[in-house]
Amino acid sequence: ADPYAASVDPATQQMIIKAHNDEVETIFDRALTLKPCNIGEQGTCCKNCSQGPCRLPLPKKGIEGKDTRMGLCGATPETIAARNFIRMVAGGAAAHSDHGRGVAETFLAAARKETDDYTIKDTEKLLEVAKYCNVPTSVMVEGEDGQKVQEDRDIYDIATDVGELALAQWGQQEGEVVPVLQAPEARIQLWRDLDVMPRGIDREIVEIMHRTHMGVDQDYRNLIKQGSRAAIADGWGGSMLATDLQDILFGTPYPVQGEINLGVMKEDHVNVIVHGHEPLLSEMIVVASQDPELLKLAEEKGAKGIVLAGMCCTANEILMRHGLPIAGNYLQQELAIVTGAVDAMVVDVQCIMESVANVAMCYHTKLITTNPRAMIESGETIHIEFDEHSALEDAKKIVRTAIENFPNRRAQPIIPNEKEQMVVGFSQEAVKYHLGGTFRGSYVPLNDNIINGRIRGIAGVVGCNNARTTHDEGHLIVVKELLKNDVIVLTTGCNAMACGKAGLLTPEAAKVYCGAGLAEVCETVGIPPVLHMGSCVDNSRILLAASEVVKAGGLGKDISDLPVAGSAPEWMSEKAISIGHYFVVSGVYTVFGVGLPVTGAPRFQKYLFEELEDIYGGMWDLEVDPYEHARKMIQHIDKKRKALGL
Ligand code: BF8
Ligand code: SF4
Repeated sequence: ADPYAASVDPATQQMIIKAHNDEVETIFDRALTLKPCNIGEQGTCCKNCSQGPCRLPLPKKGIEGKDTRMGLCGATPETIAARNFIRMVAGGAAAHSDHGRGVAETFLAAARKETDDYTIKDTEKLLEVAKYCNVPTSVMVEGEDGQKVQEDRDIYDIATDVGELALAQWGQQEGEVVPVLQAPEARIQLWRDLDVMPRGIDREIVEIMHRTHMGVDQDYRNLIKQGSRAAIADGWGGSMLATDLQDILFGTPYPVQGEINLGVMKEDHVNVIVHGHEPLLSEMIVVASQDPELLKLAEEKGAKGIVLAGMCCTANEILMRHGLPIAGNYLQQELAIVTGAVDAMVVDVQCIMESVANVAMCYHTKLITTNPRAMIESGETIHIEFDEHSALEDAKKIVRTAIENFPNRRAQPIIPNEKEQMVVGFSQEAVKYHLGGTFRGSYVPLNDNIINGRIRGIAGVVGCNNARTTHDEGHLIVVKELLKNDVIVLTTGCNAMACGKAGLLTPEAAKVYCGAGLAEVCETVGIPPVLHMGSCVDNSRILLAASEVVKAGGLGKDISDLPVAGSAPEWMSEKAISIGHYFVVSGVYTVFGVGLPVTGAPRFQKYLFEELEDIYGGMWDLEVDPYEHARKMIQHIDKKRKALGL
């Protein structure tokens, strides 16, 4: 692969060259030889029964007259594309929500004091969450004089009630998923009127699998309706609970400094990469990597210390809460190993390429799987199962394996020099505090700056890397174009890491990249123009920030009234589709790059791209060119400003 066509990141380019020299194949090479299927790309390949796969590509010269394409059973391209689309929502919502379930289980174990390894750390957040869960935080007791007095309940009792209620959201069969009720009132009413309020998190995902089975739901609009329920259950349910409970267990993020890119690894240290998504594991590895006994062992093995660095969203989690470094985003996972300096890569779930097992074999790296849901057959992967009841012990075993592997390095490692500084950790609580100005703890000053036009609007730019497009290029162009036009950017996931590597997550970036209005706001407050809000489950923080903006007043009654837009310039995972869809049904115009598997079904595409706006006030769009991508977002922001009379 041509390293300069593959990525705009110098560290990545350098390691692609090293991989070539070492004769190690990576995803960048396979992207040249393995081409995607043009029918699947259009969304019109159905393999939901064994009479297929039925493949319905758009004819080369387009549809003339009536579209007569249909599968053996008569399924139209619209039915097929819509079924495929909401199955992606199901996959994504399941991934986020099953992660959330794991957090809820551990949370409950901590609340019931069944484990010593996790405790209730952020009681302020616990009380916030208890409020929306309707869990009482105080009780009436009889005082000495016989008078009734209010008494605070024990924190762990509150946490137990919160944990039980949270865990019940997955299996709930009727009613409404509780965290959803934090949405603006107008949005909740709309969802009730449209009958898309999610009943239970698991239920909505299962219903997608039922409806998309052969011969069930055959109306693309009705299919999307179920997709909407499940997506809401993800963003405002499973993901939101994951974020909230993680904050209670590990602390709500507040601004902290960090470093990013492959250059955070150190040649003379044991390098452990934690890769995946769940902070339950990575938080314990953080503790284990500071264990005096293990540090001593590292020294005995000839290392100067232990570097613990993250990869993918688990990196965002430990960065936000501890300022620990990030080695890279999704497309850098093989390349971290190619440095020859990674003594162990520890993975849990999601976004782990099976090929890391093969690349690890070319070096000395131990690849360690930890989750019973996610084993890897390839290579020489070892499995050290991580159990929340013996969390620290398991984590120590993992770190020990890395240390013992340090002397086995086969050649002199080559670690790129690149690393950037960044300021991260902008939870919606932190945004409130920092933009609050003299009104500390309020979104009013942010709204004022939007109303007076210093800030033109807000964009959420998120999502993955994708080997079908130049690594990080789309992310950076879209974000820089928005900044130039005074649009403040909220970021999560692999976009946040792209921004970090390019120096956009620093207060100094305001002067360099922003229009005069946005630069002034950022410089006054001392924040970066791109606010890193966390991992992909933390997109729920963006939803809550948008709700806070609505509540602060002056910008309409609902998220769909706000001058905001969403974007995933380099998306690849099913999770991104679930996120995109909950942004859309929350009222946000959302543009994806790379491609969307809807183009082979024109009526369905029109439904997503145009007709949804009349229903939800938000809609999908696809724009491959990153400049045009940003322009469309700004155009939508201007449309909303105009409607508000700004
Ligand atoms: O959960 S942004 S490539 S790491 S899917 Fe994966 Fe995409 Fe990265 Fe995060 Ni999110
Ligand atoms: Fe073909 Fe219909 Fe079966 Fe799909 S469900 S594979 S369109 S026959």
